[in-house]
Amino acid sequence: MYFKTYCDSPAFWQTYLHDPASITMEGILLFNKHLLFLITIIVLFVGWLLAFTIYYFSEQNNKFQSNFVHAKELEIVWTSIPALILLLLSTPSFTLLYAMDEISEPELSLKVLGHQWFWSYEISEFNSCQKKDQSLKYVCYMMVLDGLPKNKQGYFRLLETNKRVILPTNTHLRLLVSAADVLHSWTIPSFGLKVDACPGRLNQLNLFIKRVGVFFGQCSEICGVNHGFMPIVIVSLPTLQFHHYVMTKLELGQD
Ligand SMILES: [Cu+2]
Repeated sequence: MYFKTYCDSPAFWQTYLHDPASITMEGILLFNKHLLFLITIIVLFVGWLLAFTIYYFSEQNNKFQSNFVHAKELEIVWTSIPALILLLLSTPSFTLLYAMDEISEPELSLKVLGHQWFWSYEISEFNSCQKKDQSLKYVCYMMVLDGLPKNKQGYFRLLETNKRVILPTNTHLRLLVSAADVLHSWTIPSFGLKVDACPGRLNQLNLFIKRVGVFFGQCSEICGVNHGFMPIVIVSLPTLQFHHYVMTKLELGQD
C-alpha cells in the first residue's frame, strides 16, 4: 500500500510551503503558482532588456549615435502593460481574498485565546449533539525536551504541546480568535490560516479541514520573551471518530 507523506511541520532544508490541508491553502498555493509563472516571464523579459542595453551601451557594439529624446508611444506601452498585468492579477487575488472570508454555516466553534505564553481553547456549540450547552476546554503549553517520552524520536522539538486540539475533517468550523493580554497570532501553515489575536477583539475565521493529520503552527506576532515557545498543534479526525471522542469526553467530564 502506498502512503503519501505530507509536509505539515517544518522540515530540514524546506524551501517550499506546507502541503495544503484546507480549501483556503489550496487556493493560496494555486494563486502562488500563477504568480510565479507571471513573475518568471517578467524577470526573463526585463533581464533580456537589461542585457541588451548593457551590450549596446558600449561604443564598440553600437557605432551609430541616436539623438531622440522622447517617445510618446513607448511611454504609453510601458505604462499600460504593467497596469494590465496588475488588473489581470486582481481578479484571482480578490476572489481568493473574499473566498477566505466567507463564513458558511459552521457546525462547530473553536475559541482560541492567546496568553503570555500559551494558548487556551474551547470547543462549543456541538450542533449535532444533545449536550449543546457543554464545552471542551484545553490549555496547551509547549513540551520541553525533558518532558517528552523517553526516546524522543518522532517528536518535534519546540513544537509539541501537552495537549493536542482535536478537530473533525470535512466539517465547516468557525474559529473565534482573541487574546487575554497582548497581541498574538494564531497560525497553521497547512490550513493557510494566520490571524491576529487582539485583546478585547474577536476575529472570526472559517476552516474546512480536508484530511486526517497532525498539524503544527507557531505564534506569529512578537508577544514577549517566550514568543517562540508557544506552539500550536491540531489533530484532525474523521467526523465519526471525532463525534465519538467528544461524547466520551463530555461523558467523563473535564480532566
Ligand atoms: Cu507570540
